[in-house]
Amino acid sequence: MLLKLLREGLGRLIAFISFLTRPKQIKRSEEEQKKVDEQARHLSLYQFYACPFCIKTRRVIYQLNLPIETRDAQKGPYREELLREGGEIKAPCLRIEDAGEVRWMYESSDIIAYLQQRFAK
Ligand SMILES: N[C@@H](CCC(=O)N[C@@H](CS)C(=O)NCC(=O)O)C(=O)O
Repeated sequence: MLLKLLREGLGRLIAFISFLTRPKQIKRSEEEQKKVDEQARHLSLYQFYACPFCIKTRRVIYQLNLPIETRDAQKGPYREELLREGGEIKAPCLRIEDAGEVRWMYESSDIIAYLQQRFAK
């Protein structure tokens, strides 16, 4: 219990420091950004607010200027959905909808590599 509280507190501190030291965002033309926004509508990040792997992933999402919806998988319906459809409770997990197919990508380093390969210039 105490360990869990400590971990949550430390995670929140890291999230706060990460917010204060946010990287510079990629700038795109209005037209390019519109295309990216449309593609990002088909992605959502299942995450825990204070998880360091999620924080790392959110930093890249911010840097790439992607309006990806974040879904709280710590409790509630998105947690159940992650388990039911993704296969396990582990965050972060990127839900990718592509031509009617849904893919669930775990592992922060895989998610980051995927987003960079798809959206970095
Ligand atoms: N290697 C994974 C580690 C992810 C991980 O361990 N996430 C923790 C939260 S920090 C988790 O989901 N634990 C399962 C749980 O808390 O139920 C990554 O880089 O994404």
